[in-house]
Amino acid sequence: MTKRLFAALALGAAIASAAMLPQPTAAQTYKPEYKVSTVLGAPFPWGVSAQRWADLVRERSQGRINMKVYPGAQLVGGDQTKEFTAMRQGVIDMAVGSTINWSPQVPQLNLFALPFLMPDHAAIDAITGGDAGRQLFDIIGSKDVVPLAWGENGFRELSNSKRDVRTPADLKGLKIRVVGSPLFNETFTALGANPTQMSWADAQPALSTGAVDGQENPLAVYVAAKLNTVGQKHLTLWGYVADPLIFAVSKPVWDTFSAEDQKLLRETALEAGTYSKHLARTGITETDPATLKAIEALGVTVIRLTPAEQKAFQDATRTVYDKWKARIGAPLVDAAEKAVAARK
Ligand code: X2X
Repeated sequence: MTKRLFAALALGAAIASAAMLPQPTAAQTYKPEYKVSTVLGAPFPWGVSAQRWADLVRERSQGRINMKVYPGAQLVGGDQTKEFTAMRQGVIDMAVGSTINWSPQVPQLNLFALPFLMPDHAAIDAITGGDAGRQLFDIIGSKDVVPLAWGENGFRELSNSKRDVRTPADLKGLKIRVVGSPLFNETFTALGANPTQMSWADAQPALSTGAVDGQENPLAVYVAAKLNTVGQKHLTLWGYVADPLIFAVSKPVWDTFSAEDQKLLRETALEAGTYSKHLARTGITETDPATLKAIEALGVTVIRLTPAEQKAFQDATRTVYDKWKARIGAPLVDAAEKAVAARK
């Protein structure tokens, strides 16, 4: 018998006898650390809520599950649109990810980027908490990522360094940084702007050198990132899209946890998700007069649109909405529209 054949037989015998041993109970082994990817870290609400999830898990698992937040999409070299793929592959264990950044791999998540679909927070909740939200979680779940809870990055407002933007004509020729799927390019192109895709890491230097004129992000991001210091002195409150966050675990990693640990991860994600929405809606927001005053005190012009002015932006992007409704899947978008119409 050759050495190699003998080794193979011995290995086979070892496996066979191991299989016959009684299965040890609670044989769960944990990684020394579970890496949680985010784009923004503390003090941004996004990072704060991700840290809350990690803290709750550590506490309730008596330290068995040790989660560490890695902001700046650093686990994917800063390229936030690669986060979902890295999770699928198990390169990233967990994430609190944005629907915008995952939409290149999960096209249905473009739902939230349909311009002017969601007029208020109740509309977001009606979608995420209803049939459309369930469909989206099923789709994500079919792609090796286990979604556990919704959070929120917030309504995205428009800023630029050149001029007050009150009408689509005012946007003409402005270079606007966007991220995510081509839907964003098409929306800004329809408005006459020159959109350009780049990561958040690249956006800040591009704004400060004037390589781009403007950007769109929640006010909490505008303030915490001090975008007024990179020339963003014109701020238009138009609330054209809102970006929910998703608390999720990579499926290959999820499968290593006991049912009990899975329950713990889900419950804590739901709590941290509620906290995330709370932060996004009660902190630095467009509905808080003190926030707007503080921004104006920095020498920024804050432009509040009348309903008629806002409608002009909606009308100018309607063809993009219709085209992407078909791409995303009309039944899913119908479910979302119905939920918005029926919201309390
Ligand atoms: O890059 C952005 O604009 C940010 C931070 O809002 C997202 O990750 C979608």
